[in-house]
Amino acid sequence: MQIGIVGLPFSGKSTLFQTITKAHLDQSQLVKAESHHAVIKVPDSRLEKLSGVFNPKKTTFAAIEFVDVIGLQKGDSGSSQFTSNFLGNVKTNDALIQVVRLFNNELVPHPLGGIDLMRDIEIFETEFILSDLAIVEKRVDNLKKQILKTQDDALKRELSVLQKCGEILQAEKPLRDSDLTPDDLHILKTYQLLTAKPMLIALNLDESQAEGTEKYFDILVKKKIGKNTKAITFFGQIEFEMSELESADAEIFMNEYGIKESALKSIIREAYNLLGLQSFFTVGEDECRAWTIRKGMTAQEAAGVIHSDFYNKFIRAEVVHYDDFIHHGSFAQAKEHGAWRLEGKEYIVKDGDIISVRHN
Ligand SMILES: Nc1nc2c(ncn2[C@@H]2O[C@H](COP(=O)(O)OP(=O)(O)O)[C@@H](O)[C@H]2O)c(=O)[nH]1
Ligand SMILES: [Mg+2]
Repeated sequence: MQIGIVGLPFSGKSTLFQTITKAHLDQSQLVKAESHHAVIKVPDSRLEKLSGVFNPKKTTFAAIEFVDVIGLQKGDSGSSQFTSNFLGNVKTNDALIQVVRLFNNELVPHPLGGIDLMRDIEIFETEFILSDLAIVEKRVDNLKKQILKTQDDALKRELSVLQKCGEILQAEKPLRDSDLTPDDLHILKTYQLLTAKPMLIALNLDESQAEGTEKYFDILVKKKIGKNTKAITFFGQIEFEMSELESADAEIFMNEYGIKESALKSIIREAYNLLGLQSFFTVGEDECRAWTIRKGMTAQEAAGVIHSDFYNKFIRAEVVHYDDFIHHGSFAQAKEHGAWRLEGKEYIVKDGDIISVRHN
């Protein structure tokens, strides 16, 4: 699972990236035209407990890779200035965090002259929609030609999904807020469409704006931010400084500013939840492991996350929920009480399922 941090220059992307990942970027890295990557472990006490039961050689926590996406250059006007290089760097992510600047900092002027929440959000929305539309229209033309020759049913199905996408995008709506089904999304996967990715809008405030959080959310709600676009606020600069402190000092610091929970924890958790992510487990003597998937994913899709071959070779999944496993104490007991099940490929995986894939 890879989450890309995007946003205008000087919105606080690198500051947030360093806070979340505890990576330290020196000045030379900050100005280099390369994206920064860092992997963080998702803490999970359930996995620790499972490891206690199975005593495996290896315990692997779910990992999320954060990327500080570089490529929007200083001075970009924001209108059609997104290079294919930048769009390419955004494409490879599974989900996106867009940092929007609301803080004032005279030393670092806003690249577009001043703070404007909706303008900054809409720049990305519009560019991403146009990028997707170009890909969809090109593919629709190609598919029509191929279908004339082959009359292939899979291609016809793909065409109908892409035409549906074309209509949504023409109406200037992002695909993530539409009614595409999991099957549709699977068909679309290879195109890495930008507006199909879940999006978390992270509003970067300064301490003088602490009172205004509600106001900014109201603006977003009135502008009809869609159902699969979520928003959080954070205090970029303070939280970065706090992440550099020893925990005792950080506590004093937090009290002083009235911050209830360190941003590090809350942002990782919010990103995980709000982006619709959840974990399932695989267990055994060799390895106990937590895997990250999107909510609503089927057993077949989850199998594909373990190994891409498992998607096509999927037969069934053996499933016990973590709570049932702990309650009954073993697979045998869980089976006896009907908590161990065989599920087909359509089964929607739940957070905390322990899964074993049967495949060809
Ligand atoms: N006052 C204030 N300054 C910030 C905040 N977040 C970032 N900055 C400053 O804005 C500048 C740009 O931040 P950076 O994270 O490098 O932005 P990026 O270009 O989006 O990666 C840096 O000098 C930061 O110290 C904030 O919340 N408040
Ligand atoms: Mg940066």
